[in-house]
Amino acid sequence: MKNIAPAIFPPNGIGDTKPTNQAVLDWVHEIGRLTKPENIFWCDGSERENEFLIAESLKQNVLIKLDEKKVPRSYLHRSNPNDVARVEKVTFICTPTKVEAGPTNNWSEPAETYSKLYGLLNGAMRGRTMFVVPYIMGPPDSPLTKVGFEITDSKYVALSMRIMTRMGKVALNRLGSDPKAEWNRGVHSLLDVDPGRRFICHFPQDNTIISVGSGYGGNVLLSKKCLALRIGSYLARKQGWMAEHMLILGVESPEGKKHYVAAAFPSACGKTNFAMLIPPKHFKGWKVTTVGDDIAWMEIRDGRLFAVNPENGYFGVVPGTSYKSNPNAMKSIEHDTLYTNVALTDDGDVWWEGKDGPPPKHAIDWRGNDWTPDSKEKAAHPNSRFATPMRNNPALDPNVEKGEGVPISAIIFGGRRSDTVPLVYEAFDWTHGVYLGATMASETTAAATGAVGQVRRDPMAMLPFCGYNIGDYFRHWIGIGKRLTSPPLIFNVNWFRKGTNGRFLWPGFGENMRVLKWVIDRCEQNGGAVKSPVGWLPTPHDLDLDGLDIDHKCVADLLGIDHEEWQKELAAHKTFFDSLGGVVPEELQEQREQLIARFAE
Ligand code: OXD
Ligand code: MN
Repeated sequence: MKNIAPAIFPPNGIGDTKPTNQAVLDWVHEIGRLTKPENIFWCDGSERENEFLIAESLKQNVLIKLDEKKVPRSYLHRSNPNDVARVEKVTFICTPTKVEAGPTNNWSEPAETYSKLYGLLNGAMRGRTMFVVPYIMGPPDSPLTKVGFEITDSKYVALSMRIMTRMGKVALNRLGSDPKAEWNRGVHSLLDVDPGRRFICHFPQDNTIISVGSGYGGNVLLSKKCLALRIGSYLARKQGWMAEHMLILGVESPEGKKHYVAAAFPSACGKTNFAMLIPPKHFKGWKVTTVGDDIAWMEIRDGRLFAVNPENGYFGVVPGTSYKSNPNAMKSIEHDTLYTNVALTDDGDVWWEGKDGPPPKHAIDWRGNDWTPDSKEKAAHPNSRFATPMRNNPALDPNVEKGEGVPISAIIFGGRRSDTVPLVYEAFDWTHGVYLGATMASETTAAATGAVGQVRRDPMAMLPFCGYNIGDYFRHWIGIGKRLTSPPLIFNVNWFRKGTNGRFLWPGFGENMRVLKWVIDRCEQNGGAVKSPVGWLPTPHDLDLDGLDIDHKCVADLLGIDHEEWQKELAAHKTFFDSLGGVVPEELQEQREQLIARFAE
């Protein structure tokens, strides 16, 4: 087998910061005996270490240096073309019983799976360096913060983890030397990046993740989808908190009144854009700030929900990002950014479909081939990504490091739906809101392999990320509501509704501020709404549409409830609940019946 990740040999003082915790040392040595690396590199997160890893990655063509003037301190990585997205069909939850994993997860028996994976890992790091990456998820002084260790033979993973997590000494300090302390064990090996030997396996009862055969971020940055969501959601239920696929943003009025909002959208539906929204001119004095763009960990305090962003960086979809769609993201990725699978221009810059300005006359596409505007292929892969530190974001919220988190006034669910679902509406109460989340659906995108554009139910945008039985997850949501004395209001939004001409009805992007403003008005108890069968709906008059070039018909279509479409939608809710094989809690079945009854009124 060709060694795709040759070992590197650091000088003294680099790669030798061993943890003091004996449990970690024992585990690393166990994995070392199994994978038989050339050497072990203990990461400490220092600048010197980073420079060394970058220099070695450049030598091995793992990274390409971008032009220092155009994109300072930034690099391009190309993943294997067979390995460009999350692969849900080889993602497994390995709980002791299948029932614990539930109907929405692939399940695999833990002992058999360990044995299969240990077989694949046997000698897998021969001639390679084994990196041990200590990291924390969450602000250093948050009670929610978790420690993880990722073992990997990929330099790209080690470098990306430094951006995406708080990595190195901060984690060693947080863990300390108690051998009984809780921490996540993550093992990753590229093997030979063969799709036939690609598995992403979670053992929630052991707080362990093993991922083999892939080098794509969502499969291998084990902190993110694997720990912060799949294992996180499992731990959250056991420990009474929530781990959600949600952005967190702050909205401040010109008078200085601030609310925080958490919002769940499926992958590649504009979470990063919403989290970094810049209000249009009409909303002079309003400010939107980003706490997180993908994951929220939330706990109850004084009857309210408080959220932290466990991550340290953004791993966003690049195509479509421009100064028009997301100026804050553009500013964030102008420097100190690790790009994956975008195009490289002849002058050392990066390019992608949807970037501002004309396309380059010539570029090297994401596969490393010549590309011109006449090429049939896309220059950047549709799921090409940036990894960039959150501190690059000009709109970063000042409370992002606050250990206690930020209080959440509203939760928003949303999907990509061409029809049926109005621009925005509000749930009647928490349990109704849970129903909105449980039945939300979206047209699929390139973030995961498989067909694009098909409507799939994606409860709370957690379908690929809930690490246990979805029925218990719904029950956990309902249970959290019972413990909240001031619960956030819950809303559903759809920026993607289309008119009969097939065009989007809503301009989206910064103009979403108009919807956000109504959400805030409702939280402040001064926004108008009418009762509809699906929830509280704004009238056109309740939305601030001043200065927006949109005709009345469009607004009516955006807010309209088409009874025929909704009959289909109700049937789809039933089909979905039925497909879950009896795990859906009674409370949500009742919500469905109440919804049917409201339509019949
Ligand atoms: C992501 C995803 O990468 O949801 O955030 O796929
Ligand atoms: Mn995501």
